[in-house]
Amino acid sequence: MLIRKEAVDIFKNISKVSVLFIMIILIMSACSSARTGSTTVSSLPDTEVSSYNGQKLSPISDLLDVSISGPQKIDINTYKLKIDGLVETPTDFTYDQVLSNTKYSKVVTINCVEGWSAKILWEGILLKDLFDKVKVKDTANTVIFYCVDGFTTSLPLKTILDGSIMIAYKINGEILPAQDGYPFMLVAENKLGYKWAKWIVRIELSDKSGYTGYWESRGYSNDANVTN
Ligand SMILES: Nc1nc2c(c(=O)[nH]1)N[C@H]1C(S)=C(S)[C@@H](COP(=O)(O)O)O[C@H]1N2
Ligand SMILES: [Mo]
Repeated sequence: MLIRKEAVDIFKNISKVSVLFIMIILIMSACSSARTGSTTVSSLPDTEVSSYNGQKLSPISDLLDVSISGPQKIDINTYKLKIDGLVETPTDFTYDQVLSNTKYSKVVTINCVEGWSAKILWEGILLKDLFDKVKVKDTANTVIFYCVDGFTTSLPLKTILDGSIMIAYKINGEILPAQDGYPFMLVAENKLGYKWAKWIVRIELSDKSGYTGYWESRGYSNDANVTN
């Protein structure tokens, strides 16, 4: 009898201990799966920056692709940026040659006539630095941008030089995605979206100040000033 009672007590204690043990195991595994969960999330490649110098940026996904023939794919191994026209030394620059110039960062908002806008951190090269290399002739007053999809647009040379206008190779800290103009997009500050040429392959220095690009020749203002 006595032995049996002791045995029952021991059994009760063992079962209490094992219930406790099982609970601890459950709690630990719950914690560790939560930890694994957060490790998985934070290890995802998310390098896009969301603010810069205290300014809140729009996500890259706010840039809507409204291009005339959809996103273009450019093979960077054969890519050349041609700068010609009214210059002393017309030159085909490789991607790396363009990127060997001083890089600048600036937060600028792009406004499309379709009614959306996005405040983005642009990183790029000043057109002035490229123009210095090809030596622009005095007769040039207009810069025409040619894109791989057949899109064109232009800006006055003075606007580009006075405004320190650049071509971007990165947005929000990331290499330009294909749909946003990889490898280079014109950061046409203070101008409407249709001046922001994407997939630029050629830049012509010209004296045709009345040149009208794709949207400009379809009725959109050639000044394209953002008014708000
Ligand atoms: N090559 C090319 N560039 C282009 C266009 C285009 O159709 N082709 N569309 C323009 C217009 S109308 C706008 S609003 C912006 C949009 O740029 P995003 O795709 O980075 O938002 O690209 C501009 N650059
Ligand atoms: Mo646009």
